[in-house]
Amino acid sequence: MDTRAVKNPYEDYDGNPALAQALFDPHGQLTPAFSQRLRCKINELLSVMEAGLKSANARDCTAYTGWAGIALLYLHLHDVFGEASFLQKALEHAECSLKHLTRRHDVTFLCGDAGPLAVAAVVYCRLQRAQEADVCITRSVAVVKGSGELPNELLYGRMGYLYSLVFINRQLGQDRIPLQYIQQISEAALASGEHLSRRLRVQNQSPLMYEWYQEQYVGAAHGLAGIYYYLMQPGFVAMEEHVHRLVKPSVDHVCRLKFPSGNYPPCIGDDRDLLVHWCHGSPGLIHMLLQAYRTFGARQYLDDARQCGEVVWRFGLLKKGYGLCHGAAGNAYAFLGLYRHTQEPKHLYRACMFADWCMNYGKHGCRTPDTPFSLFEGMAGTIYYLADLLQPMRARFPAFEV
Ligand code: GSH
Repeated sequence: MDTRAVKNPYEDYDGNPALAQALFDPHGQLTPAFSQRLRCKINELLSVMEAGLKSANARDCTAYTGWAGIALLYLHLHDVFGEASFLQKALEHAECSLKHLTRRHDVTFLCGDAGPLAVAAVVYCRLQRAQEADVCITRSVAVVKGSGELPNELLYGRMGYLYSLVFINRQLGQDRIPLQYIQQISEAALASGEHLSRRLRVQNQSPLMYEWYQEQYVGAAHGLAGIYYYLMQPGFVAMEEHVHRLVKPSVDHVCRLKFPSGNYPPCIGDDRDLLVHWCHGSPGLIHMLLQAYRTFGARQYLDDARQCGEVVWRFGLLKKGYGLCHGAAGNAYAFLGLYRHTQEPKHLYRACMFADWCMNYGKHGCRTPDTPFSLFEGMAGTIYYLADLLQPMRARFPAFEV
């Protein structure tokens, strides 16, 4: 892990809690000086991003590396700052993404057409353009026709489609997409997981199992942790009994994959303790563990989640950069998850230190991502995180956390 990370140069909270006084008060309210620093940096990075996007791929509609991701960032900035100009920008970028929908079989929020359509729907709705919003919602829901064969993971599979339905409901009101529809998608994922578990004859260890391209991925982006995170959301699986009989033991199977370091492998059978990314490793696993603690209440899940926090603190400032998917900003959401859950100042302090690292963007000799200004690989994701930190209790990892 240490080959992939820069040594964390920050003093930790436990050594000197007084360090936090310059950052936030005992209620977790950021100090005016630190908030102001975040705001200035957000504006500065936005100018750099806008200039950089002039040479971005005009035809990439996706939320992951393309225009829908930039639109989602501006929608978020509109939420946080309430400025109409941000909504206007969101509209511009959402309409760019609509011009270049993939029209492929990809159906998810992040890598398919459901995301661009769902983001556009929310933008239109905020602009009181209800008819255009309705058309986008209908098209977004229709990207999956019937229950045909689909992978189940977040980037290309059922959970990524499910997220776009949940996004529409969270943004526009809980009843836009009926819960029964969300439950049908979850049931299809359960049936698929049971089928594979039986086929691989692992049902005694893990009643559910999932693969993507013949690998049993473990992390949030392609793997089990991302899938179970959704299957544990209240109400997504209609029958509580299924959550206890199928999901819980499968989550426990993932827990048993933990390395002695507290990190997790990218795939079952891969024993390289290397990746500390949101996409692979503890920064993604932590969200499953915290949800398992909320759902089942066993203390071990919270202990494992805290251990993920320690791994991210030590090895989470990645040489890959400052992005969401495999960078410092995405890793920092691990601390915000722990903070929301425990309200222990240590985690908020750590989130602020990772923000400090991100505010020194480009000064650590990190690699430049393939799409340097995008939401999931690049600068847009870093800006998203800095804006989320302004309201730590409301922060959610974009396109993933419910
Ligand atoms: N194209 C990406 C970028 O420019 O940011 C880099 C690819 C990448 O880092 N992929 C992630 C990964 O874990 C998975 S989404 N790769 C394997 C590795 O780092 O060993």
